[in-house]
Amino acid sequence: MGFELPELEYEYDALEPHIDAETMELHHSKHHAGYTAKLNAAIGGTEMDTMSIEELMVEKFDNAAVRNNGGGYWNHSLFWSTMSPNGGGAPSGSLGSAIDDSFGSFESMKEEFSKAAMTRFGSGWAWLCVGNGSLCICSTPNQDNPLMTGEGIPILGIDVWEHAYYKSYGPGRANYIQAWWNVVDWGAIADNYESAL
Ligand code: MN3
Repeated sequence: MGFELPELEYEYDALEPHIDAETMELHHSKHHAGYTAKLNAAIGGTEMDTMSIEELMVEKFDNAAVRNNGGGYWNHSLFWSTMSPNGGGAPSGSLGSAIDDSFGSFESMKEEFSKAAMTRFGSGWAWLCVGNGSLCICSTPNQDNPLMTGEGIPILGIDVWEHAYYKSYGPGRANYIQAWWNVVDWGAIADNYESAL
């Protein structure tokens, strides 16, 4: 068994100028690959070897190696799949309506999400989730996520570890977050939303 590093559906330089190619390559081929290898090492030869990633994150939350590396594996897989060189704009359809219902407007959602990403001290993630039938925003430290904490099912997340932005933005996390909205793939997120309902 074991988990495989997912292939990106775009080249490492495809998200420039918003996310630079070197950051993307290191982030995917070193950081995400590292979480994947360490997750596999932690579960190999144990009863965890046949569990799904979701089962591992929820049921083995107390196992630090599984929690940190399983979270790293799952979080980055979501992250890559919700970005695209053709991203940006705003969602329409049922996701667009749900955002209006939960936050008042798309701009209000972006503001609340960006604030959650900015105020996450140190390393972690901010999330847009489906929870109790509506949408909510939260943030988690390190490689934790809302599936582990039971806060909801993430349909979009932003990595605010410094490795995600430092080369282009230095300590300017706000500039990274602002630029990142330009690569957010609302079509993929709408699919995640439908699956999470
Ligand atoms: Mn990362």
